[in-house]
Amino acid sequence: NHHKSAVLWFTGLSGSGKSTIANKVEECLFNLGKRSYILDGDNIRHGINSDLGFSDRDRVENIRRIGEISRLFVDSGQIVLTAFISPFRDDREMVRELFSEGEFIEIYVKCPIEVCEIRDPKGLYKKARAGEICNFTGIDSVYEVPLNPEIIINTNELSMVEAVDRIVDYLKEKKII
Ligand code: GGZ
Repeated sequence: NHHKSAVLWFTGLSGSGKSTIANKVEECLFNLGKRSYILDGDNIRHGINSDLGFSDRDRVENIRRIGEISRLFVDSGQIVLTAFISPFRDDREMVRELFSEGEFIEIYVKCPIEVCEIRDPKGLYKKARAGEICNFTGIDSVYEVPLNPEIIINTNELSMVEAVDRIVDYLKEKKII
């Protein structure tokens, strides 16, 4: 059951579906017997990064640390999946530089903000519109669209099963799993 280590770096707006897809892919990898681990808001923003908020500066530091932590997991031989907005192109490129060719797989979870806003699973867009949350990505904080991601998943057009299959197929095609 050998596999190469890699990082699946999910990026996209709040409500685009990053965590949901990452969790499904992880489940799939687990069932195939591959060693994988998810980094997301629950285990990172609530833990090691609990000192960080959502200013540009804090987001940069959030992503820098997550990049370094991902590096460690990759060194330990695992497939790591990260689910953070990671809104800044420069930061994503900086993380990419920590890895060797083919190890960093940027997955743009694409979804129109209007759709994310309708989904609004945590009611955060509503709060941001009401001015109760500031610096909200897509409203009063920028999201820089990936220019050359390895994979684009349009969650407004694909079903969850199609999205997961597309990612797993990519990993097989690149002989990672
Ligand atoms: C964006 C925010 C904000 C602001 C709280 N802007 O949908 P969620 O709830 O579960 O995902 C969002 C999450 C974003 O954290 P990240 O670590 O992924 O962001 S970044 O990569 O930009 O550092 C959202 C919630 O935290 N949240 N305030 N102002 N999202």
